[in-house]
Amino acid sequence: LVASMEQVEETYIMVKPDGVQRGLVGEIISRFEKKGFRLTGLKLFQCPKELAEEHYKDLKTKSFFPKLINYITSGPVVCMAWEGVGAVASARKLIGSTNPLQAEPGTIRGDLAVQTGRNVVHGSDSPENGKREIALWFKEGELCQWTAVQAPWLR
Ligand code: FUP
Repeated sequence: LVASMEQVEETYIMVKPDGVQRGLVGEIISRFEKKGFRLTGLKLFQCPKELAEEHYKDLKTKSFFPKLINYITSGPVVCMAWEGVGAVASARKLIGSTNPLQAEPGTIRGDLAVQTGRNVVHGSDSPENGKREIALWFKEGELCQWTAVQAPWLR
């Protein structure tokens, strides 16, 4: 087993403005929920330009950077923090390739998108970036640690 697959990791997942506009929020949340990851943060949020630029700072020199910032700030996004064993790499698998036309059917992008510049969802690419991005997008009081209980309210 790869060491990172045994670690409880945090990952930052975001439904991008096109996903919100197209009514795909529930569909996208449910894929991570059904997989078995634990939701620790969730909000609808209009991202300011400065935050978008900080989030994507590694892509600052790319020709598509201005378009990317316009896209991410074009409407509200849904910010999520998820945790679980191997959550970072596994979430990337659920999301699929950056170019939705190359993403496998069954992945979020493979099933729901056709354009790299409108690829409906973001997922952190490393455990370090997971921590960095969650700290960037959430304030401390917005995150909740919790453990599932064996539904005592049904007894
Ligand atoms: P990903 O990790 O799959 O989100 O992909 P990247 O971090 O490489 O890219 C971040 C975002 O930049 C993508 F979601 C979409 C955008 N992008 C483009 O618009 N054009 C490109 O050629 C590559 C990425």
